[in-house]
Amino acid sequence: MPISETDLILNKDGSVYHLNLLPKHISDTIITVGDPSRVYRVSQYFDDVEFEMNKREFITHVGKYKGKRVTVISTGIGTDNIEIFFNELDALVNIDLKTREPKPRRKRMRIIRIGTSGALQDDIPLGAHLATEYAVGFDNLMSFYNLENDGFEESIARDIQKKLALPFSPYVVKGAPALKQHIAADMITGNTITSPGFYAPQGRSLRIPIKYPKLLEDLTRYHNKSNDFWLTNFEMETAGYYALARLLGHDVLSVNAIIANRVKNKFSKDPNKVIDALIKKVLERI
Ligand code: R1P
Repeated sequence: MPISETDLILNKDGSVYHLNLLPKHISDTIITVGDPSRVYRVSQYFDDVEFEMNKREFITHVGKYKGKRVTVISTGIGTDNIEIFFNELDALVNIDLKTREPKPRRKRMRIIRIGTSGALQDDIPLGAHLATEYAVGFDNLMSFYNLENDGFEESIARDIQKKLALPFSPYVVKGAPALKQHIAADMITGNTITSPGFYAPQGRSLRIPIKYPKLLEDLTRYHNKSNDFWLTNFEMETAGYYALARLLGHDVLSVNAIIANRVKNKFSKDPNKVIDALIKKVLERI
């Protein structure tokens, strides 16, 4: 049965609805960034840019880096955008957009997120590059999918919920170990909290009282002794990436430029320098 016109919305030129891309724009390895302006920071290193698209927060550049074709796409902020990005990217490679039928042979993609993040431990310095091993989703995206977790992931999720007395169950999901070894062998390995917001969900309080004023302290102190499992940093997308990667059958690695240390209350004087160093490192290794 073909996928309906409202389930898979295509634009007049046959491109997918939000990304506005065609299958020919997708390289085997995709780089993603949150900030749309970061797409330009990545493509400035390309030998050439053969294609540019600009729709909502989804800016895409396609070009070559040292002869290798790379697609870089921005997603904006939050796992809700990651859900749109991931489904449409997967449709571009694994669904025949003319017949609207899934292709018989499924293609596995490599996706590397180059993001920014705040550290939750005082020994993670500003300027560090951190690769996420396990992501812990505080968002509710996985309430709508049937994600399968192994016993370790389930036990950490239960333990975090219990120790932090959360009124919801987080989801814990591992990234792609092979990609991590290849791209991030010299980076700090971390376990990343994916928050459904930047202020209260990350323990920030500006003008109004927040419900969990001790959240930052609790996350920093959280330790699962039997597995020596700590939480290292906060951001807003990685758990969505890792969960959808497992569901759709792709390999994802999230690498983070640490631009804030929340324990020391320090913010980087030059975040772009930290991000550029990470971009160059990833481009050299893909
Ligand atoms: C918040 O400022 C944003 O920055 C981080 C968070 O995940 C969130 O998207 O990542 P990016 O810099 O990649 O957007």
